Amino acid sequence: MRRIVRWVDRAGRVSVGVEVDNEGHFRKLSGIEDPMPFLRGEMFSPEGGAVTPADPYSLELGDGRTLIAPLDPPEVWCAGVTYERSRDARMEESAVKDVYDLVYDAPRPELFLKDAGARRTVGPGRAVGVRGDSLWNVPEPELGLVLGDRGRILGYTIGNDVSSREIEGANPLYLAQAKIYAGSCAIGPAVYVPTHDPQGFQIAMRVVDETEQVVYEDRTTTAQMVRSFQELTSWLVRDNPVPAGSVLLTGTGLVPPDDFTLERGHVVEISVPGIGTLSNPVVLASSLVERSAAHV
Ligand code: DO4
Ligand code: MG
Repeated sequence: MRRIVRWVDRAGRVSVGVEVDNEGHFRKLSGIEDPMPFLRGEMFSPEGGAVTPADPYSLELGDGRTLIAPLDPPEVWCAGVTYERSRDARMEESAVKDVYDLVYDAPRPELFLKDAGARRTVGPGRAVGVRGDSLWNVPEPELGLVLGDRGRILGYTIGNDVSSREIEGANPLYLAQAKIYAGSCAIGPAVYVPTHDPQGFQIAMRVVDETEQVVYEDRTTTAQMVRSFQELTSWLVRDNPVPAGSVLLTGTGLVPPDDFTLERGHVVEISVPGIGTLSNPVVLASSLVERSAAHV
């Protein structure tokens, strides 16, 4: 197993770290702020002593180092309705039910652009947003594929496709508004580069409120997906110049009950053994708009 993380130090310097053993010790790769050359197979020598995360799951490093997104994806794409649970939830919430049933069984998957230029995507520990014009919002815990040239899978991360079920359910043509806004996406805490093709990932999600009460908790596995990762990536890059370093989130298999909505003050924790735990507090998206616009 080999994981890659990034951090920023007190002086604002960005570093890429690679795990050098199976015990969560990371060493800095000299001279790079972007892990893509390393993920593509270029050789880098680790420098300095080992950095050990203060927490083995969140991978928070402490000692003046703040964990950031393991890469800044030029684009984030999402697949939808790749699990039966997701299809059933969309059919319940929507006035137009057939589209979800049809896409679940169709050869062509649902794929949509979630973000470009990393304007709406945050890393571990940073706030994700819920829309102020939606009363029914959910986190969507998804396995993320880190893509190289022509959609080659270089590694795996965790993603949160935060969404408005109210807007999505009102009309499928509102999908972009339900899915694409400030703080609607999180990735991290690491990119996992397996030595063999992985056989499936366990995905667990927990949402806690301000009093640290668990308000939602469940788990699934990518073995429940109706499509393979390669099937999704091959459709994604068909006639489509997806830049290397982009991330494809592979759909959610966990949908909280209908009386649940994600609220300001909640914290979403998504865990995938082998990758880590992606934890993000929730705020109103409007409070993130200026920071997102600063990327323009
Ligand atoms: O069309 C709805 C999007 C579904 C989605 O994002 C998912 O299944 O994860
Ligand atoms: Mg989704």
